[in-house]
Amino acid sequence: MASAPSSTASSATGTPGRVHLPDTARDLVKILVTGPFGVGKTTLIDSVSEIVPLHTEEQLTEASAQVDDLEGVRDKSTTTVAIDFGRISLAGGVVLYLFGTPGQERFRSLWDDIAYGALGALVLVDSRRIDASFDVLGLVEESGLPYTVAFNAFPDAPSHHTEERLRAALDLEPDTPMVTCDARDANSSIDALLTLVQHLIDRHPSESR
Ligand SMILES: Nc1nc2c(ncn2[C@@H]2O[C@H](COP(=O)(O)OP(=O)(O)O)[C@@H](O)[C@H]2O)c(=O)[nH]1
Ligand SMILES: [Mg+2]
Repeated sequence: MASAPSSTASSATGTPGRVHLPDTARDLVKILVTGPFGVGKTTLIDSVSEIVPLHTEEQLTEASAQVDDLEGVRDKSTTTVAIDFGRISLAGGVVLYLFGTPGQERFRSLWDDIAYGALGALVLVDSRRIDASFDVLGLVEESGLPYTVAFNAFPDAPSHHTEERLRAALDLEPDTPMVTCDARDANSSIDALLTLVQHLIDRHPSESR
């Protein structure tokens, strides 16, 4: 079985700088980084991207405060209405193009457009607000995209959740990988992305060279 590219060689360090693709770039892969409002999508793409990430965010308005659940994310003053974009080159010539995509049901048509051509999704879940992830899991399941769940490590996250309980709460298939991740930390975020890449390779080993 092919193995996932490692994060040790030409991976990003979280410091933007490499603008041009390395000569070794071989597989260019579109990946969605998705999840509910305030879960850490922008943070994760910022932490790993080797290019200056692109963001389209808008100030949180009174109107959107009615629909975007602010529970647990009170200090957040912007709400994602479109996408984040970043890039990371992994060892082995694999380059991930990361599209941060809001996972709320009301962004379904945007989600479908951005998901076009993606090979997989990293679904960020906040264990303080598991039900906020039901929309995005529905979108990912419907799209048929292979995905990995990354529980973002927030300091006040409940500690009593076992992996088994979290899997049951999210109704995950047994072969869907689940990891924990601190989106602020490049290595932790890269590990989550590598878990997803390995999952993609495991599903289609014949297509990986
Ligand atoms: N403690 C902790 N805070 C995080 C983590 N990821 C994101 N945050 C914080 O959560 C807030 C929302 O993150 P953001 O990336 O804007 O969420 P988005 O709406 O999904 O793009 C920000 O204040 C981040 O600093 C994490 O892994 N751990
Ligand atoms: Mg964002």
